[in-house]
Order: sequence, then C-alpha cells, then structure tokens
Amino acid sequence: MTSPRTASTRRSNIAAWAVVALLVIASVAGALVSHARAGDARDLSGPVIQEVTIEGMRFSPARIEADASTPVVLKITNNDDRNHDLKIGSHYSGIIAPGTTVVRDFGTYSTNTQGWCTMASHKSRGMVYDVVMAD
Ligand SMILES: [Cu+2]
Repeated sequence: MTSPRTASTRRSNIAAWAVVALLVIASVAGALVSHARAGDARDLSGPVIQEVTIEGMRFSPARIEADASTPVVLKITNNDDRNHDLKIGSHYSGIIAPGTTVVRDFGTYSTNTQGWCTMASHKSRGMVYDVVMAD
C-alpha cells in the first residue's frame, strides 16, 4: 500500500532526478560544443596571415609575429612524405597528409606561444612553431 505522502515523495524524487538528468545532459552538450570550438581549428574566420610549408621536420617559416587582435590563420602545405600536424594552444590543425594544403584558424594570442607537431618525436626533432607577440 502506498500512502499519499509516499507517492508525493516519489513524485518529487522523480522530479529531482529529472532536473539532475537535464543538468547532466546540458553540461555534456556544453562540453562537446566547447570542445569542438577549442579543438577544431578548421573554421576560416580571417584572412590567411602566413603561408607555411613543411619540409622534412621543419615548419618554414617557423615563427610569426602577431598582435592580440589578429587571428593566426595559416595556410600550411605539407611537402614532406609523412603525416604532420600543428597544435598551438588549444587549436589543432588535424592531420595534414603528404602533398596536401590546409587553411586553419589558430585563434588569437596575448602571450608568446609555442606550437608543435604532435606526431611521435617530431617536436623533439625540431617541429616547433612560435607565435611571437608583436611590439
Ligand atoms: Cu610532424
């Protein structure tokens, strides 16, 4: 037998769980959206400010001077015969296959920031790229 009070408590428990479930869904969805924004450097939101080529284990040029209001949008061509990529801060180019060119917006920077190729041992072999704040 269920007393009216118990049924009422069950209803409020169900309501509480529904609120918790909605909050969990909202936070997961929010995390997915912010992850896509932070991790996906594919959107082109400004003019290309530098063309970069990859030759062997080097980005060329390997640095850019940028001011805090200009997105670092790079056109990167991989002339090497291996996969490479470039991660700067929270922005990632995705894998750049041999012989391909990508255009990526790496966002804006307010401090000197070093990026690098995330392929195994490429960073230690010299695949770094520096964003240097312009004076
Ligand atoms: Cu690499």
